[in-house]
Amino acid sequence: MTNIESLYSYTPTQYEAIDHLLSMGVGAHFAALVFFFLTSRFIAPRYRTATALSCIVMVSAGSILYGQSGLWETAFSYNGASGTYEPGEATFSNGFRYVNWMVTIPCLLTQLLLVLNIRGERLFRDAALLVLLAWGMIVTGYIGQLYETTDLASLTLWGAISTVFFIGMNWIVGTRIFRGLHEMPAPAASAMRKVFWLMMFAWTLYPLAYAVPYFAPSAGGVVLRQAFFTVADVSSKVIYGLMITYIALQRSAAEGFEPAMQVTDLAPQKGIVAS
Ligand code: RET
Repeated sequence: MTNIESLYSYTPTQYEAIDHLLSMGVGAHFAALVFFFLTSRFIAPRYRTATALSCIVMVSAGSILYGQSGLWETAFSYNGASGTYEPGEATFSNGFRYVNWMVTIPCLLTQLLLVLNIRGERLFRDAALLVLLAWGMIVTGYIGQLYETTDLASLTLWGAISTVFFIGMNWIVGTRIFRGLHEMPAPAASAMRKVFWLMMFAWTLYPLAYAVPYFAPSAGGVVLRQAFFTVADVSSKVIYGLMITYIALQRSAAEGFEPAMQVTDLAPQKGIVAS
């Protein structure tokens, strides 16, 4: 059982486009890791776990993408006679991504709950429910993608079951976000609304990538799928993490945490004389 990636030969442009997309993903995650690590000291201890979770997501996703990019390079070799990159002994697989989501999605969802200031018993309940729905979505999607080259009916069936979990998860995410807005400082609430729409956009790209074997089973379709994955990865983890950090910073400042007040200009700046 393979992915459609292993069925085709690629022109040098297609091959390199995918190689570059994967490397860009690696670079974005490791650069963001440094940013999250350096800025965590401006975040109040109450919200700092959210930034720590971003660091974990960056290491985890960055490493898997590094693996994907290495696998891409070993799975195909250049054939001078045809002028294309052809599948070799090693098999490229997107399955590693799905397994990685078992770790990264729970982190992403928990950091959302943390900056929504959901704590104690409620945090445990909401996180457990969201993680179970996410795992249901991932496991059924993982099984479905195993059929993409052999049995499109099974791909559809498992994809549909996975989507039920996805909708349930989004419903809970949406209600928690929109219920929490009124007790946030204005800049944080405005960023939180954007986080919701960012999630809806970025997370939907993953099922689109899953569905590529239906509507574009070709080398070009594979380029499109890897582009969907890269845009989704950078949006749902890196940009999302930056917005979560911004919200945590605004909340920290509004609650009087001095380093956050300095960064957000809420505190008087030493050395600056008012004219
Ligand atoms: C699958 C299978 C087809 C149906 C649906 C899917 C949803 C996948 C999602 C993945 C999100 C991944 C994230 C990763 C972060 O590291 C499993 C492709 C609905 C929503 C956010």
